[in-house]
Amino acid sequence: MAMLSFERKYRVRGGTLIGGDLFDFWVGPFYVGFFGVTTIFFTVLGTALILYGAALGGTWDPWQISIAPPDLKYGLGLAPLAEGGLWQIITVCALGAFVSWALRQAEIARKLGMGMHIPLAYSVAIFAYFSLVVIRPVLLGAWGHGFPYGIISHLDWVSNVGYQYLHFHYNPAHMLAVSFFFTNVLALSLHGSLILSALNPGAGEPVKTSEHENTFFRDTIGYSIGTLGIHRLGLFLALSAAFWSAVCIIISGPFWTHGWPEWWGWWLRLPIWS
Ligand code: UQ2
Repeated sequence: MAMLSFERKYRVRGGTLIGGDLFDFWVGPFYVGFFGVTTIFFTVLGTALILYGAALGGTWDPWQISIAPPDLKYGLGLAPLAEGGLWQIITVCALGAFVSWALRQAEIARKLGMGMHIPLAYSVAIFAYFSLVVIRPVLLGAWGHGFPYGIISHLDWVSNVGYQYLHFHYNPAHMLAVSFFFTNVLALSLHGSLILSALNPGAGEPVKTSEHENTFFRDTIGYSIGTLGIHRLGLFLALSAAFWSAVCIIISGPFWTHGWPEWWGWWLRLPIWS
């Protein structure tokens, strides 16, 4: 792929976290780096193992393919390949690839003299996955508490685990996570529509600037959060959604074993009612 004229200026040497200059080069448009190599390694191995697991599973229907975690009887030990061992190695590959990707983001950010906002934000998504397949299973004492890798099977898992706590929507951390997801949708739709409306004012009209964007919101609701502010708000809402999602599943089982509706008993038992 052709390099754009200004790219030469930004393709700077150094900033690597490991390996020095060894992998400090580009292949076409892509920076490689030590963590580019480890990302490819874990991705290729993990994908091959998923295909092998699918071949053992007895169906090639993409909706039905599923690679299940080990039976609870294996606890936190290793399971035979065909009985959850594949799931265990695939989980290691997934985490290896995700963490490699975050560290590659960190190296590129260092090269460019940028902040660490991107790897930090991505790490919160990794944390949410890590909560499901490592933190909660370890706290409950068995890898079998992880979720199965399949399209329909992971939906069944979410439904079954939800009903195990009678009504998951009464989980206070779940309530926070859902509220953050919806607020994020509101903020991004306000932002996306505002930007498109300013940049597409109509045929023959000049493109509008942030002064118009500010004025639109001051005229409608008396307040504009600003062009930098909306991105800070968006990052906060997105990270909060992923963070409380992780919390809501970690506390279900390890820290609360009853139905979630029952958790609200503390409210009914407040002395102010009597
Ligand atoms: C804004 C602004 C932007 C924006 C948006 C707003 C010029 C381009 C969307 C408006 C956002 C507000 C008022 C905050 C809404 C709060 C929540 C919790 C959804 O003012 O500055 O920059 O994109």
